[in-house]
Amino acid sequence: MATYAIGDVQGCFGMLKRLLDRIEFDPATDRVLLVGDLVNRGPQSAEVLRWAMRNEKSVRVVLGNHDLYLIARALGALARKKRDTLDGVLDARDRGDMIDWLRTRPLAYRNNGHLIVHAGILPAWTADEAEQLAGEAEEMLQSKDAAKLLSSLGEPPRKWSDKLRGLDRVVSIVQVLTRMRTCWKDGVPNLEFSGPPEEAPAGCRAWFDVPGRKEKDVTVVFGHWAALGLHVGERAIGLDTGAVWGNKLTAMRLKDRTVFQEAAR
Ligand SMILES: [Mn+2]
Repeated sequence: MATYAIGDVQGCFGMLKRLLDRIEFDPATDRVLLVGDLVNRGPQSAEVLRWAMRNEKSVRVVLGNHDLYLIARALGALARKKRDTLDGVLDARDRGDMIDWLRTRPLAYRNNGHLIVHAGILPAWTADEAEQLAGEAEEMLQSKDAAKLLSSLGEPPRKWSDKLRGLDRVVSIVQVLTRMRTCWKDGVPNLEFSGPPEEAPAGCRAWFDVPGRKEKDVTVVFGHWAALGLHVGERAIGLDTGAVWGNKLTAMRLKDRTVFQEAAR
């Protein structure tokens, strides 16, 4: 009986199945936490969603930017992009079930000293604050304002302030939780740079390396940053190892941080 966190699957259902075989995943006793971006770019997004839904008792997911983008496409809030591989979901007979299910997933999930988010949390946030702010965003995502929120996520990032209200506040929260990799010195998330941390522009560093991180009680487990690769830090664990780019899909057994990887074929 163990809990595993698994990195960005992005529609790579074959790799996910092989990785589950490798860890001898038993839905009756084990738990799997997916760090988001279940869909897009890879070949079998619908199969990944149906598997997670079928195993809802033992599988927990948090939403990533590609999952939100799929919801936006389904709601007609954003137009199709060239590299999308979402037709298997959008054209499916059970599309409504998949989108409704995805739309009610959390943006942050706390599990025994670990906080699972897709991208990161601001250095100024405690784990409790991050969870509470995620809850505010989840509420809007499940409301009639969802399309407005989803079509606003491309706006330039702002400096976070607890005084932000309404749409601006929720856009900032979702940008941090699902898209941030690095932060500027003044704490504003950089949403442009996606390269490896050592190539980050001057004055910008990985969100988990910003000095004075407030959150002290949990290890943040995240994905989203394929160029970072497997990152096992004291209080931050990055698990996006580029499965969809022909690299690896990674699982970590959280109790002892044992890493299991499955290579692309
Ligand atoms: Mn992502």
